[in-house]
Amino acid sequence: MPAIVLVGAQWGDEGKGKATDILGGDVDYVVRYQGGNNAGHTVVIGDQSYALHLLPSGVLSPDVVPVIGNGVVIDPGVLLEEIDGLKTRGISCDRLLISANAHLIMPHHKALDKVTERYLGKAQIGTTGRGIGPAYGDKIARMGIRVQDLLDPGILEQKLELALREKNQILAKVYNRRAIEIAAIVEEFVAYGERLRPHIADTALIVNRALDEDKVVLLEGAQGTLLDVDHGTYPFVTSSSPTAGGACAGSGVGPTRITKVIGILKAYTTRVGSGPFPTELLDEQGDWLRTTGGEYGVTTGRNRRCGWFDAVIARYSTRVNGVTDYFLTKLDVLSGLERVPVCVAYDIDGERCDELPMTQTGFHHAKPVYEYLDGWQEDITSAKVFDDLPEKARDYVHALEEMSGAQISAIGVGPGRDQTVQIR
Ligand code: 2SA
Ligand code: GDP
Ligand code: MG
Repeated sequence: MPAIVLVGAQWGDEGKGKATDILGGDVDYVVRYQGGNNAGHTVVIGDQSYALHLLPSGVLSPDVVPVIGNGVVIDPGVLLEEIDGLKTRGISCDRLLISANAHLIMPHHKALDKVTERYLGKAQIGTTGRGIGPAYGDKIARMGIRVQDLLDPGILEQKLELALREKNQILAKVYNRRAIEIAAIVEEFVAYGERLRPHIADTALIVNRALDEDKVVLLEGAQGTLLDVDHGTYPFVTSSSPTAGGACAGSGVGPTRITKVIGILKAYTTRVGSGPFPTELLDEQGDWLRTTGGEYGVTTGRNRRCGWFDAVIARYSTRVNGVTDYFLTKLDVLSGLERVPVCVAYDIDGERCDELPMTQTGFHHAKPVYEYLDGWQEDITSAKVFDDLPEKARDYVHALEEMSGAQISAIGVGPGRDQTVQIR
């Protein structure tokens, strides 16, 4: 009955899409447990590249049942576009299951996401503008509208009327925006419900029954540990729980059923949006990492901020997620460097700190303390086994393993499905 969690160990975009896709051959169900269409998960198969936002990456493996869990927030129009887009490329989403309890991103959530960001000025979070924060806000405030409400026009209208009673006031009085009309939205969303109806299910029940039958279930996270609303660099976080603990709440699978937590760890660090980032490179080295690694947002196209590997963050991720194995991605991007800096601790106002600072201010003041590892010059993109890697690259992997405190079981040497070196 193994349930495996797959979680981003840094600020997202570590290559979770590729990792999930590779594991797809060995699993029966892939369940997305949080986030929404803020996520962008890239899977490259042969000469085809797929950018997935709401659909679990397992959708590309024909024998996997892809599941959108209760912890996800769904923009149904975007989901249907994604389903249709895959269909035109010959990929069926007929097996897709959607939790009846997942919350919906409504037009007022998107409007509020955009205006609140503008209102915050310099303090803005740098959200994706997809309505994620306001949708989760309403969920917690018990004002949310769920997937199951799409199946009952009367209930949908009632709930929307209640939500908009408050939200239209805020949009008009605080942000000087036009009120959102209920009738048109009800009609639009009821139509979405009709199309999604065959997929809507009690997914927690189905997934737990599958575990009872010894099926393998992969719980797929979006974003990353440092974007977690509890364990990340709050308030510069997303509004859900990407960490491994969130996998239970967001899928309905109990913690005792989880046997493995795979952290996806990039060989350097990136971040999109605002917030502290101690190893960020604001010079030509950062530009080099961005161009060489193709570090541009999959959802918004924004430049990703780039910096060296941060072992303090890796250690933290090992701890808060209970990581059992790491999949180290994008090692190929670092080929050609004379030496590779790795942040081993922070200097916070003159004091060495080996763990994440307790306060937000501490994080903002953290300066990286670097150790320099030898680089390697060889192209490693066609490596198949660990011994194909140059000695210095192997040393880099061993050093990261030691510093992060969990074993590295696989290494990405390129974006393709087959560009992976299994170690264990
Ligand atoms: P939001 O929209 O409320 O979740 O934004 C809050 C913060 O979370 C960050 N965030 C992300 N960080 C990395 N990757 C994400 N997905 C896209 C990608 C990002 C893109 O795969 O490239 O295309 O820009 C993602 N989604 C949310 C966001 O930057 C805010 O800092
Ligand atoms: P996710 O959000 O964690 O799924 O990651 P993204 O898809 O947003 O960004 C990761 C990017 O790196 C994608 O363009 C992947 O195709 C690419 N990628 C994944 N693994 C590797 C790797 O090992 N090497 C290289 N060069 N690219 C990779
Ligand atoms: Mg991404």
